[in-house]
Amino acid sequence: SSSSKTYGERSEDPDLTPLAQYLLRLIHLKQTNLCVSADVHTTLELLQLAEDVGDYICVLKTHADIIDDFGDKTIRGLNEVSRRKKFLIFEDRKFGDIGSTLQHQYTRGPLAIVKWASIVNAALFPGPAVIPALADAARRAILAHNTSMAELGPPPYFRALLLLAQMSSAGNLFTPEYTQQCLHHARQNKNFVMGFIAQQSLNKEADDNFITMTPGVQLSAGGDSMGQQYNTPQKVIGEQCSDIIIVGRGILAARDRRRAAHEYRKQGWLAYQERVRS
Ligand code: 5BU
Repeated sequence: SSSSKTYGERSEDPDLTPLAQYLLRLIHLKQTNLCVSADVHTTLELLQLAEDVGDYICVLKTHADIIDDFGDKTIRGLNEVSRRKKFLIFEDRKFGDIGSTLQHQYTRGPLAIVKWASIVNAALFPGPAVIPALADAARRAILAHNTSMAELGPPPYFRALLLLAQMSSAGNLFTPEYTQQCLHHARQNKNFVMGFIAQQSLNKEADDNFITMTPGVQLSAGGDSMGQQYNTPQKVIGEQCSDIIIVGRGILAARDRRRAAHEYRKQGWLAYQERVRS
């Protein structure tokens, strides 16, 4: 199964969507399964954070709608630093509307997410049409920008989706049946769905090779006062067989963010090495 394979081995699966292939390869070469959650409020702070932690991450996760001055400068800056330091951008937008609206939310407005984020996520509660709706919008955006690739950020120019299969917060209403439906529809749409946001790997059958990204991670288990629940990298990667840890305040609140990112990267990688070795 996927949990005993290395990221490098998994990247060679010809059934993978190109962005998943690229990401697994990147993790393998850069030796990091850390995604930093860039929950900051200004372009300056976002770009400084990317600069500080960029060497230690495979993905930078954003919430563009909490950046007060989000605009062209933000996009150009993110493109430049992600190209130079080699990481992907994941906008944690949690799309959850009908297909037609999703397409507009993905491609239009002041955020125009499709132009700068290679990964986005969507909940499946509106029904499975969310997947082809986003896939179609991504395909059209890439075709439309064929002549000016610079606008689509650094290579690769692929786009892919993570399904929101489970959440980290206490009392969330995501049922096991819902999570199973996410797996079912991911299998039907492997050309666009690269994996899940979930608390554990959902890969079950021998040829399941979805990438699992897990939020709610700190160096010790616990939570915050608003329902967030934390597990350790060892638990998430080692026991739950997730692929990527997503860390926000564990790094953002540290006095030295660079050093904190270095530590999370080390913990995440050790947990992975132990898992694939045993
Ligand atoms: P934290 O500071 O590490 O708790 O931040 C976690 C981030 O992950 C934050 O941006 C949340 O929006 C995001 N998140 C989460 O915490 N739990 C979830 O289930 C999902 C996203 Br989906």
